[in-house]
Amino acid sequence: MNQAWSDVYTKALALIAEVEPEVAAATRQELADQRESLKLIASENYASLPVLAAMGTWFSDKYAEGNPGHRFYAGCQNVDRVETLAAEHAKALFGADHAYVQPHSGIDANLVAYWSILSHRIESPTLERLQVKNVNELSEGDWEELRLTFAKQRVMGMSLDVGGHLTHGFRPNISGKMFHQRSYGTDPHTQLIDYGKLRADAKEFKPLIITAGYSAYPRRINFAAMREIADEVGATLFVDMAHFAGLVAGKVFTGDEDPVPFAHVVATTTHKSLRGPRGGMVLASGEYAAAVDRGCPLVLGGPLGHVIAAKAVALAEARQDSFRTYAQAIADNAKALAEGLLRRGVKLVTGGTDNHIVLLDVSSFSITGRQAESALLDSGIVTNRNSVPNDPNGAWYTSGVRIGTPALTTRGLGTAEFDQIAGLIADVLAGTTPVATANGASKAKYAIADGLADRTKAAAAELLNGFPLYPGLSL
Ligand code: DSN
Repeated sequence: MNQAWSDVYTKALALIAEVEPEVAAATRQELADQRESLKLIASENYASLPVLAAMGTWFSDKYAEGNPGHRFYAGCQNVDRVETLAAEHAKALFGADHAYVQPHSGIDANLVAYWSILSHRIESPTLERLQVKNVNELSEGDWEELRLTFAKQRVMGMSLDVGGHLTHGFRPNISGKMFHQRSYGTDPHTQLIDYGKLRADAKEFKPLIITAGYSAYPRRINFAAMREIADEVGATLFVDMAHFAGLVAGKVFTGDEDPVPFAHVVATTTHKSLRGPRGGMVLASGEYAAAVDRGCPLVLGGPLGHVIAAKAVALAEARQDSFRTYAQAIADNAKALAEGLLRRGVKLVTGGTDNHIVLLDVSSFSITGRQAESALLDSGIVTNRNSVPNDPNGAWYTSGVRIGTPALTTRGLGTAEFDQIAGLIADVLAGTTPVATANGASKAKYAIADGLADRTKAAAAELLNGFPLYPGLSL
């Protein structure tokens, strides 16, 4: 990196500080914090400076509701260029029939996906049957009947308890209020998805949609098997690949593990393992494309042209050969981390990993996930607590810690460093104890052995010294 980048950011922060110095100070501090800690949150990454730079532009000031070439505002020719480019990159990268790059987040992308399926499977056939062109032409009675039909639809998603996501039909999320939901789980012994049970449950439940994807499952999914089950029961297969999009883009997940050839609709975020700007995206097979393209204004506000421009940059990066090397390193590092933890006596859900996630079960240390997360944070290691299957501590305190390798792999750490990190984590877990209270051991308060947090922080800093974040960028 040359001096110019430092000058750009120094000047940008000085400009911000003229109006609100606190924002400039917090921004500098965020970089310092991200540089100094071992960032192991499975859903985070470090976007490149070109991706970050693409977000800070005047595209932010442009309204562009609609789609390229068909907008509800004048003067959208440049937004059209970047949106078309982002979609073309996405299609080429993932081998998709169609890409819709407007969703602002993963939840938005999933909502677009769900409504495209409802639209294609329920709304369009109803309009055809009644021989009307759009919903505005429906009589009050027919409209009421269509709304009630929407409300009767069913979705199956992976249980939250074994790593599924709230947006896969769970009650706190809008998807759980839209659909009747049934979860599928994992085998109690192997902790792997039980496809046989999933098939039997799907035959009984007859869902409109089967959702595949996870936020805390440390294994790959067989999407060919998922599609077979979906076809057997007449369901649409929807894959939420938010977590592992980078591994699909980087051709680590191929064949039956690549969701794109098997799913009818695929949604993703762009900022996790894919390493782009914060945002979402939907890929669709041809028959769902028109419905997906109606995301705005159906459920989305005006497209964020500046973020779409950054998606185009990130997707162009992901098409480079170096991204394949990066994606493979994510998986290799996760394996090294898992092996390092197992060797040091740490229990892992499913006994290991073959993606970017390692899910620790910390119950054998007699602490909760919350205590482990806090003790690790005190020691310069940023993770997040997560429940494990049948977690006795529930979703707040939990018995697990989720760890992911995409961010530190971006910094260049390899398998040897991830083995060292396994050692640091195991030491902190072993040196953390719950504080005794009148009602037994606290689930939140903890104590760390004298000096351990400081020693670990120093070791983490030393490790990171060799792998600077945005090298040459000094602020
Ligand atoms: N927040 C994302 C994650 O951490 O997995 C998913 O919602």
